[in-house]
Amino acid sequence: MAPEGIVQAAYDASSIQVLEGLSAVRKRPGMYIGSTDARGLHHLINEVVDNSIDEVLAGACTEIWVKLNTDGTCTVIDNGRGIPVEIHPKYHKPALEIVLTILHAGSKFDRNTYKVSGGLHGVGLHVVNALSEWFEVKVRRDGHEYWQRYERGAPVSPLKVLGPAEGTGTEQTFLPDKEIFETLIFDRETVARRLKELSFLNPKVTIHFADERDGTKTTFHHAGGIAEFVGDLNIGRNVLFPQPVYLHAKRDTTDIEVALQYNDGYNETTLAFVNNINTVDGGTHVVGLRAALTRTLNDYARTRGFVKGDKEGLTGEDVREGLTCVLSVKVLEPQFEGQTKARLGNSEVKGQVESAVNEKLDEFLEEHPSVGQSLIIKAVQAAQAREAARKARELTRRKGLLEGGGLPGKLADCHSRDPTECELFIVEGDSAGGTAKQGRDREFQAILPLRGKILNVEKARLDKMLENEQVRALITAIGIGIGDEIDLAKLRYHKIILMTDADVDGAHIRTLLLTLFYRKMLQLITEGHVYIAQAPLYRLQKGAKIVYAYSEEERDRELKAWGSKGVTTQRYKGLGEMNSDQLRDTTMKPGHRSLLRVTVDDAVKANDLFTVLMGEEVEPRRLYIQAHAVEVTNLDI
Ligand code: 0RA
Repeated sequence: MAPEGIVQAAYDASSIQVLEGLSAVRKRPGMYIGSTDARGLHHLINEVVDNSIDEVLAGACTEIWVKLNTDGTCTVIDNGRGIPVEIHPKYHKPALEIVLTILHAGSKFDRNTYKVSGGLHGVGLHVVNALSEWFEVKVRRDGHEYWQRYERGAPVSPLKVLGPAEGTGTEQTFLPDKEIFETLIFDRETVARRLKELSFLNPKVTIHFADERDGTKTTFHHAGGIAEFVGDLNIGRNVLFPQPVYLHAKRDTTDIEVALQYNDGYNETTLAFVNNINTVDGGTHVVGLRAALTRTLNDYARTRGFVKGDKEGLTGEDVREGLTCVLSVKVLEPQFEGQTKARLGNSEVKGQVESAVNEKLDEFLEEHPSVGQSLIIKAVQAAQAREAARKARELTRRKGLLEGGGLPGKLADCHSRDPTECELFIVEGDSAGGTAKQGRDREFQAILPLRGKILNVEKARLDKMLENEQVRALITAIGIGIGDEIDLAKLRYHKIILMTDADVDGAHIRTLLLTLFYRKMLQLITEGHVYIAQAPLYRLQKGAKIVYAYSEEERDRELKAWGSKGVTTQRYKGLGEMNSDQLRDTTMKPGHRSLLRVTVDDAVKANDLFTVLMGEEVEPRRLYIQAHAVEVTNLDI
């Protein structure tokens, strides 16, 4: 082969096959990458990076670079073995061209690593290529550097030898096709989150990430693997033992890794991966893990006398209370199921994970009795609380408290019985409650004043929550129930509006309410029923002219326009300082007010948020809410 020049350009029957393959991908991109929105766009990067990660799994790659370039392209570089370039015996073309136009599994050039075919990643580089306006690849291998360019999946140049080169590796740059995608803008956070996740799941690799559009650079390397991942998820929580438990075993060809740690909270966070793909809808591996946890901890509790022989044992929920867990399995031929292909279907994996975790967890607890003891105590307490909660629920149900039988006395309800037009304002304190009552439109606006601080539900179990009068009033007024028994059809108001003071106390109450909704009535948020009212901070008056300002910048802008002479500025420290007309005109009346709608972006982000919310420090909490949080979009309604 000449050191410089063209490797091979064969155009025969197989070229036609290639073109047909490409047009199938371009005709129905959703079949290959799920969608053509932002999600689908980011699948392109995932696919390319996953191919480099396959080299890591093969033990042939230690570094990956990912760059988001200013021209809208993305570049992925790795120091793996380089995509093979020799002539493919069947197709009479360089293997690289085959990889980029048709092949993605089961060939001579296939790497012997775990595949993700069937999931939305692992569809093959040819899919990324077909959906890119252009795609360029450079390979260093056998002492040479090779290069080739494609447009909309078809080669527009033969594979060329650029010259001699040292080392091995692959560099790919692609521009997503504007004819295919609804959006072309890569989101740095989305990419970074996935790269961070990959670096936890593959502790041997270092991933360098640069967003050239704003100059930010990050390096992801987590030698501690999924144990470190669990530690990261538990940051800000009180953990029951300092070092996460790490278990590793093989069953047949399935590789199983689990890391877990308990915190003193009441919720479970389990992230499950199959061949590095996050299976958000669970599957057989998760079922196996749960079965093993319940069984092993029950056996342990019984043999050590924490649970007496005749007593009912610990349930799955008991042993998962306060659990933070990462499960990562590698399966040879995974079957992904469900709408988003995010659930593992292989039935054999349940038994494999169950047996592996039973054995390894049992061994671990044998060797670490203090860890065993602390998590059994926690689970036994959970079991006791579960019993208490059941009783409390029964009691409240009998009294009709949660069924909407008797509405709370504090509630000033509206006349309308059409929930789609009804609004519930939750206000802080009786005085603001009084003002709001006068300022409302009683036809469709209801007011519920809450007194003092409501309970922090992160720190309380369901039974404790139901003892709290404020919480009960809220649940009754909203009407849908709580926890596992929610019925959204019973929602009494389609807008639930938090109207609290713009100070630290107000922010605290708002946070607690959002935590309650997030943890116990999540659908309220996901269905878009929760809002935050925006009350003005200043009232500016000059003669007969009155203007309200909702921020300091807005105030300064107004004052500049008016000239400061003869202007009176009033600063509202709380809603209570407004009279009812002012509150109505600025904050409550549709068409005049502005509301923020509360949405939950994704579970991991939310997990971060509520961890910080649980913390004792007010300031980091406040900053965090402002920065990330429950995402709020400005709406003028
Ligand atoms: C097929 C076979 C071999 C490596 C690769 C593909 C490969 C693919 C990609 C995609 C991105 N980076 C990559 N690096 C390697 C093994 C070749 C050998 O045995 O030398």
